[in-house]
This record gives sequence, structure tokens and C-alpha cells, in this order.
Amino acid sequence: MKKIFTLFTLTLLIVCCTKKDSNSNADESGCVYKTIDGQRICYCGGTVVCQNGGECNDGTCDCPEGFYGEACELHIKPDSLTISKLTVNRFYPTNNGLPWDPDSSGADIYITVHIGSFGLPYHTTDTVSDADPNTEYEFDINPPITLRDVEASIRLQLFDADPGSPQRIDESLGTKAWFSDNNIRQPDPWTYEWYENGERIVITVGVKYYY
Ligand SMILES: [Ca+2]
Repeated sequence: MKKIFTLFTLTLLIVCCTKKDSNSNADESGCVYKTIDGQRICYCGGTVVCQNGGECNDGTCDCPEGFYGEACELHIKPDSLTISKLTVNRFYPTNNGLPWDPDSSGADIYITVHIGSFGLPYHTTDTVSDADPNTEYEFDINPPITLRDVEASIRLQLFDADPGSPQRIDESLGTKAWFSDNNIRQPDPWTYEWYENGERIVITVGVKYYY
């Protein structure tokens, strides 16, 4: 009997001290830092890297709204979303080799947003005159677009506001904010990027999710 008792004590001692050793270099938030590719990375509780803005607290990840899981790696389906800001990061420098406007000035750009297949598009509030294709421009949509169907298709069109007949520079494919097949939502902001003749249009969409 005494032998068994000794063995039991010894096992407890090993469990206790192995566990203690693995976290002995953790900081006060429970981070154990490892350097990977020259970057110092927090392994929360010594095991997981908190994702999606999660913060290590007492050795576990505190997840921001919309995320859960040991590493905040899982997404909660939003009830609704709003879009109030779009940023044009770049667009085609020419209109098939010609200047966008007859007076050789730059395109006067604005964006429309199409939800689903029907209904009128939303317009950005302002137009930027003589836009430089490689400069970032922020656009507001006021009032913001509110979407209760977070799986609705969202498609963008970039226009040059030629007097009388606005010219469509190009349009994106439709994509959506929430993918129920794999329970993933788009990040905030999310990026639309499409190509023509090796040139790119890049537009980022600022979105706020509600749960
Ligand atoms: Ca112009």
C-alpha cells in the first residue's frame, strides 16, 4: 500500500511541475513568447495564437464581438450589417490607352453599390474630380446601406461622371458578407479587386456588423 501511495505522490509531483515549468516564462497576461521568422509571437497559455483581434488574458483568448473559440478562430453569423464608407485604392490609368476625359484630364469618379439582382443602386455621396489612378480616395454613403440579409450579393461599379452620360469604368463580380457554407464573414474592411489588360481596380468596403 505504501508503495502505491508513493507512486501516486510522485505522479502528482511530475504533473504539477511539468505544468508549472511550461508556463513559467509566461507574462502576466499568460503569453508565452516565441520568435518565429524574426517576429515575437504570443502563444496564449503557451498553446494558441489569438486570432481576429482576440487578446490573451490570464492564459485564454478574450474574443471581440463576432468571434469565439479557443483562438477566436470561429465566426458568429451577423444579424445585419451597414456599409458607410468605400475607398478607391486604385483604378485603370487610361480608357483603353486614351485619357478618361476629352480635355485629357483624369476621370471624375464615384461608385455605385448594387444589392442583389433588383432595385436601385446606392451612390457614393460625392464625386472626386480629376482623380489620380494611384491615389486613395475615401467616399461616404449617406445614409449608410443597411443589410438584414447578410448573404445578399454586393456588387460595385466605378463610374467616370462625364457630363450628361456617366461612363462605367468597370464593375466587380458580386460577393457577399457572410458565407454560410463554411461560417465565415468578410473582414472589415474587405477588398474588391479586379483586372483588365493587366491593370487593376481596388476598392475596399468599410462594414460594421451587428449581432
Ligand atoms: Ca476630368
